[in-house]
Amino acid sequence: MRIGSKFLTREIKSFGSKLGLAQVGVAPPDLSLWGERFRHWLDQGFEGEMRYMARDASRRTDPRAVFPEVRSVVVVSMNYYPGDRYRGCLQDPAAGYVANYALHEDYHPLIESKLTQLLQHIRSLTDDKVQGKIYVDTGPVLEKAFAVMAGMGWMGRHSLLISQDAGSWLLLGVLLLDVELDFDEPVRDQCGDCTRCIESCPTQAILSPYVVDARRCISYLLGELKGAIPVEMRPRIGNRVFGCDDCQWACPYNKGAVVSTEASFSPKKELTFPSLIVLMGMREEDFKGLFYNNPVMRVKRNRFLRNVAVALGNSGDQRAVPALEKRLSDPDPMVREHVEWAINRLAESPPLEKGEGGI
Ligand code: B12
Repeated sequence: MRIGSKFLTREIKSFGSKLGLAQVGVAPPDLSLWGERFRHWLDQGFEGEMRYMARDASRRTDPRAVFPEVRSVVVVSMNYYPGDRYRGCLQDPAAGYVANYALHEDYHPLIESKLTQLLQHIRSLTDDKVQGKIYVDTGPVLEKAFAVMAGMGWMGRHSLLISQDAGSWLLLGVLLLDVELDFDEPVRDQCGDCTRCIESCPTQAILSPYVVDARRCISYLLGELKGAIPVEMRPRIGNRVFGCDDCQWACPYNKGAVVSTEASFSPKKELTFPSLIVLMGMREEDFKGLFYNNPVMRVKRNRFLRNVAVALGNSGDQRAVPALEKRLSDPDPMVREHVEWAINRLAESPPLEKGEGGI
């Protein structure tokens, strides 16, 4: 069966919208300009411990190296915005802030399954002739660059994709196809002279527009870094225990964001305003129960307790001391070191004002 590229592109977009995807765009498999920028980023060591980024740089900068037959790149996005109710958690020193993308089920299998259905649909329309490869986050693919080339928005100064209509609370997935489709046109950068994301970053991780030094980004410190969190960074982490959304909360394009209707993205109650003292007391089985099929599971119990200890140290809440002292005998030396730091910091903190940090 022969099928025109225009017809197939239209079918892909309409099936994508039936699957509940927020956007479906199509880009050519050519990253030349972005590849150069990516290498420049690596040259400065901004990837920190994420050494795989440098190791597979030649694949990351050329989709033909991962799929030699690739002719088109389909990029999809899903809206995960939970509304601004949970933002208040950042103001509650007794609670741990979990970033919006981790308040619910892990997005990787969900987007992968939608892309699998999309690929099956494409194959059914083409007598199984089309082959494809699916990537969601963990593959050697510059997803944001492809999304920009696919006209789904522009790269904001925080380096995330911003869509004029949908804002930036979008998660991405990519489908490489060996068939030529109709490519979308990129859209104009509409950040103007706004620098709110840069100014809002608690650790000044956005060094210049579009360039994030991952080693300073709270999301990296809490989610990627395996060892101790640098002491000078700890006070700036505030009460965040996983991920950071400040650059996105600051973005004017997120003001009109619409709450996600995807059932799998509805926030888990226990993760909105979770008590830091309760989190500090978690046993291995509690951790596994709470974070089953959740992105936090990746950091395992010890790194999560490390994060919670930092947040408690920053809380000014003396009531946390007994829970921290119990953890001084944790089998993990990294956990113990962060707990000691938290106890010492609390000893130096002024007591909370009345009404602050109610547990
Ligand atoms: C590594 C990684 C991280 C690292 C590094 C962050 C980063 N900015 O790259 C860390 C752990 C810090 C991180 C944090 C977050 N991440 Co992340 N992360 C990734 C991952 C796996 C790779 C990204 C990458 O290649 N980075 C390398 C750098 C060099 O690439 P880059 O930022 O795109 O850099 C470009 C710019 O510097 C640009 N550039 C340079 N000069 C110029 C000049 C001009 C004019 C222009 C236009 C561009 C430009 O070119 C570079 C090459 O593309 C992707 C998934 C994927 N496979 O793509 C998810 C991904 C980018 N992350 C995502 C998310 C949601 C987050 C967080 C919001 C999570 C959170 N709440 O904590 C934060 C956001 C922090 C931030 N402001 O970036 C989403 C972003 C969705 C979106 N709307 O864009 C992705 C796409 C995952 C997904 N599948 O949805 N992440």
